Amino acid sequence: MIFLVCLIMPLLDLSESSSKPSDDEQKIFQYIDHHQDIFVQNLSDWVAVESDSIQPHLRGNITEIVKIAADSLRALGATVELRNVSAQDEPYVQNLSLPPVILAELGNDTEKPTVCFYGHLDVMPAKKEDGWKTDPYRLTEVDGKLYGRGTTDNKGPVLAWINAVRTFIALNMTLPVNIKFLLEGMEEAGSLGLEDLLKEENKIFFSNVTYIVISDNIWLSNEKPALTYGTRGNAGFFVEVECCKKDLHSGSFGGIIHEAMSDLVALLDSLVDSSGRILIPGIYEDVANITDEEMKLYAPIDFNFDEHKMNIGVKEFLYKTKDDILLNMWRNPSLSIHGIEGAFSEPGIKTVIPSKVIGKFSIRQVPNMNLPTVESQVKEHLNNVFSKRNSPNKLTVSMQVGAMPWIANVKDLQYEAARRAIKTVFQQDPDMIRDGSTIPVAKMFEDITKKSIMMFPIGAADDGEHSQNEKINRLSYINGTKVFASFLLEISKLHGASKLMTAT
Ligand SMILES: *[C@@H]1O[C@H](CO)[C@@H](O)[C@H](O)[C@H]1NC(C)=O
Ligand SMILES: *[C@@H]1O[C@H](CO)[C@@H](O)[C@H](O)[C@H]1NC(C)=O
Ligand SMILES: *[C@@H]1O[C@H](CO)[C@@H](O)[C@H](O)[C@H]1NC(C)=O
Ligand SMILES: *[C@@H]1O[C@H](CO)[C@@H](O)[C@H](O)[C@H]1NC(C)=O
Ligand SMILES: *[C@@H]1O[C@H](CO)[C@@H](O)[C@H](O)[C@H]1NC(C)=O
Ligand SMILES: *[C@@H]1O[C@H](CO)[C@@H](O)[C@H](O)[C@H]1NC(C)=O
Ligand SMILES: *[C@@H]1O[C@H](CO)[C@@H](O)[C@H](O)[C@H]1NC(C)=O
Ligand SMILES: *[C@@H]1O[C@H](CO)[C@@H](O)[C@H](O)[C@H]1NC(C)=O
Ligand SMILES: CC(=O)N[C@H]1CO[C@H](CO)[C@@H](O)[C@@H]1O
Ligand SMILES: [Zn+2]
Repeated sequence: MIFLVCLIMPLLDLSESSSKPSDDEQKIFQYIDHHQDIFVQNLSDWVAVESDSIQPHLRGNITEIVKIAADSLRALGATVELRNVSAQDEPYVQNLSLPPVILAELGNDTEKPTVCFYGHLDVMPAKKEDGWKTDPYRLTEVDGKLYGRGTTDNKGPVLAWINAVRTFIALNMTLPVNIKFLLEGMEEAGSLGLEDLLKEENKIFFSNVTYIVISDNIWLSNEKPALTYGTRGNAGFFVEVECCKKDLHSGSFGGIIHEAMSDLVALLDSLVDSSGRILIPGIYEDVANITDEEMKLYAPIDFNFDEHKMNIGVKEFLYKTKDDILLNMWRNPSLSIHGIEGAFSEPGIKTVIPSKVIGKFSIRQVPNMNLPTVESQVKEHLNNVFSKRNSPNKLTVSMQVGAMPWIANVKDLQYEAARRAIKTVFQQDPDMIRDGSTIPVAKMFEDITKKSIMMFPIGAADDGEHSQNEKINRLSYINGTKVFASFLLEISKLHGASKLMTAT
């Protein structure tokens, strides 16, 4: 027994991984290099389909790209199901049926782990007139950059995964793991219908899934690879103050009434101070304390904060060091005030006293904050501030949006497998990063399936997701294909070793 453990431990020792490609990896990488023009052509074919999920009249194009993807998976030998889904109450649906979701599987060897890859085939809207230098639906290569809507979000990464699998098959190599695919076409519109499907399939499609990989975000840097292990949540609030039945003239009534807008401005001003600290009592109580081990992940991260400052065009950040910026972007809560509904916001001055105004703000909440607790802390605080103003006006506070943060265990086997694959392909360790924004699918997969989830990006920080001139570097796409192939080999090895260990 002891003998076995000794034999296996080195396999799991983080410092022991080799970064030289194995013979199999060399063959795989060579195949990928030789076929890169075909892979780029595949991406070009996919980009040509305007699978915009925001504009309902383009819904047919999504169904089209779903069919194309399904055919590519069938060509790999996968069993493919196109599942109709529905989301009747959603405004986007507008009585149009949703495109089907692809559920596919390849391999069912009970000795192997099953890796499920999630991706989406729809894109954000794009028009040449928006400021694109090239036609967004015609893949154009300039200086090694492949421009086109969906190249990085998310068609490129989905194809990189398919290409990786295809490489094993083309080389007559046994697939090291069983593979499943879940590809949807409504992600940009809020993954309509997906949650119900996950619940229905939790005990079926997902029952044999060991690991779930999502590749729908980007690196923090343009050069250094990254793995993402957390996202913040979002709690969005409306704070409404009403002072009278209708808008009033400030000349006739100013000076004799409690104005709703003055109350609201005072309420909003009580939320966060000039150093960025949230002033709601108790709000930081549940925030997970940072451990030394977690802090160590920050030092190696490639983040140029002067460049970041220039890119967004601010004079100063709230914090002076890289670590503080990253900690406050990713793992500490923040509060932002977004706007006021009901107030005059056109050019010029309108001497009106608005009768009812609604302030809107949100808190990006983090582990281990609890939504109902946050909601009651916010309400209690605003009611307290309001009561001190002795205002007779009507105050209503409501939480409109509540999305939970997501956090994974970076010691999970699949993170280690991805780290090794990255080391082999890029000759360096990845940045371990989080995302300050909310990515609901990661949390949705975790809550419903309770499986290990990893976000494994391949695109660079400057890819311009959702923006004009979206691109993926040809090398990111090709290296991404290699790193996914290498990941499949690594996870199979590590999983086998860990199974042996638990068996002893
Ligand atoms: C890529 O193109 C090749 C050659 O046309 C084709 O055989 C293959 O099925 C395509 N792959 C995908 C994923 O579309
Ligand atoms: C799925 O929906 C399409 C079109 O809305 C329909 O033609 C097809 O029969 C449906 N498939 C199933 C299995 O219900
Ligand atoms: C959708 O259908 C319902 C009932 O079938 C109808 O009341 C509603 O107006 C329709 N909505 C749109 C946007 O067409
Ligand atoms: C496993 O896959 C083989 C071929 O891919 C198929 O014939 C068989 O029915 C599958 N078994 C199960 C239990 O899905
Ligand atoms: C899937 O899991 C079931 C038990 O939940 C098991 O009987 C079956 O052999 C598994 N199939 C594969 C391919 O792992
Ligand atoms: C894979 O096997 C097929 C059929 O057995 C053969 O035609 C093909 O040449 C093989 N490919 C490689 C790369 O070995
Ligand atoms: C964080 O650490 C402080 C001091 O050690 C402790 O009082 C607090 O309860 C901890 N907070 C959490 C959320 O664990
Ligand atoms: C791709 O990988 C090669 C090493 O194989 C490396 O030289 C190059 O910088 C990588 N480029 C990108 C954009 O990932
Ligand atoms: C490639 C493709 O499917 N294009 C279609 C997208 O939708 C518009 C509007 O319905 C069609 O005109 C295109 O042919
Ligand atoms: Zn995306």
